[in-house]
Amino acid sequence: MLSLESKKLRRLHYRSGFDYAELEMTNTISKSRLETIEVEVRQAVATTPVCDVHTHLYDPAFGPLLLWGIDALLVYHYVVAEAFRFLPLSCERFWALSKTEQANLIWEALFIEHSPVSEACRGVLTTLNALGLDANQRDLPAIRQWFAEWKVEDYLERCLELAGVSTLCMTNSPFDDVERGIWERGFTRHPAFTAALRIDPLLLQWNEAVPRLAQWSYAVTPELSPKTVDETRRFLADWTRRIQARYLMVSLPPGFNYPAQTECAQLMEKAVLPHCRDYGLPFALMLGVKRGVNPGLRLAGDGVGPCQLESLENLCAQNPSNKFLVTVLARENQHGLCVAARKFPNLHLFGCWWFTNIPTVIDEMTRMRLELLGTSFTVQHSDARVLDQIIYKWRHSRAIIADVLVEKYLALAQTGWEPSNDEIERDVKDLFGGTFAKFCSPVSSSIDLPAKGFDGQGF
Ligand code: FIX
Ligand code: ZN
Repeated sequence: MLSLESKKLRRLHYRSGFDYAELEMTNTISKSRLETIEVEVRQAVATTPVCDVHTHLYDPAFGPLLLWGIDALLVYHYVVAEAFRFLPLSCERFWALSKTEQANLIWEALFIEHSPVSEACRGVLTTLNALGLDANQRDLPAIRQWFAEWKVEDYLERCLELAGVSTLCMTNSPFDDVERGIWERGFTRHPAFTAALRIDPLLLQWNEAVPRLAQWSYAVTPELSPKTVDETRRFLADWTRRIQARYLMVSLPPGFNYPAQTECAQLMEKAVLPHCRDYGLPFALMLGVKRGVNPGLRLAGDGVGPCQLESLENLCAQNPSNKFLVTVLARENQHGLCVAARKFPNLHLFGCWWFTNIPTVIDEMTRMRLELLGTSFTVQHSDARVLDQIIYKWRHSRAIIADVLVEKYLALAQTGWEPSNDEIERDVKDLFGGTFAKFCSPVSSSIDLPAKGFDGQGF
């Protein structure tokens, strides 16, 4: 009788074209060692703490901006988009309801009237299960009652522990009125939360950004004069220091072009990239989002389109002293992006973003990246908007990452190269944020940056 582990190994070997019988004959490595490697890889993936490099979560000091609990999980925009496949009412009527009423409708449509097999729905159930709740009773009021008994400070620690997450990077926008006020007043920061300076309104809605910057005492005009550029850089510097930003970030549409005479490309070239160089900070680009494909759905109404990787290549080639953190939304861009990363040491890939954060595509992207880039990338980020989601996002991803890595290490072993446990643990740490921290560090690698910024710690 084959043990469960051996059956698993055989399955894995079959999937990877790995011939177990042939391997035994070549006698380079014993079956028990192979089984040990699998156990070591699974152990490392399950226990290595993660630095979650991009989320939409907030330090608890931001009060209601930190979303958590069952209703927030159910009205997450990934779930809302799916609910509208079934809901009979208009978007307007849906948004006019209270959050609890919206959650009730979604629960009925996606969990009771149909089986919750989609990734986003399964995520809600993985989360409840990990928290010890019995969702199988299908009793939404009882689940709500369970959440009502938690204090957010305790719940945060519980979620971090269940997700195996050590730090979370927020998405921080000075253009958000609620958020801006809290930063300006100041607060004691939670050690698990780092900050990233989000600048979409600056780059994508310059004409609307100008009066706001002016109102905050930055002497800017719509024309990108030297004075306006200086003042924009002063704005970036003030906010970089105020929030201790680890990087700057923007999401861009498929049509983004660089170089170009557009305000977006010019602002990047004249203000954002020099600022990043000055502070030794990476610029994070999330490429390929089509905002408002169906505006009635609000956050759930955004779509995807392939981006022009040539523009990214131009950015990397023409700004060799800048560092770029990049993830792209379209599946059809993933291979080209890996190839681009092979060309540019100042380009670091991270995560399986949004519509790519589904098992089929995570599996494919992780394999592709390992095969083309080794371990020089960040395997995943959660993009969580609701605290509890870090539990499912990381559990689901860890399961896939473990399967892929087991295959890759067993394939290595087939060559006679036996990975030690220390090497496996080192690699998993790198994939879960270690390489990211090294890349972001002002003293990093071959990229020659005059750093006046922060120490790059904390991811
Ligand atoms: O631009 C982003 O950071 C995106 O992640 C968001 O816009 C998007 O709404 C999201 O939450 C995807 O996961
Ligand atoms: Zn995001």
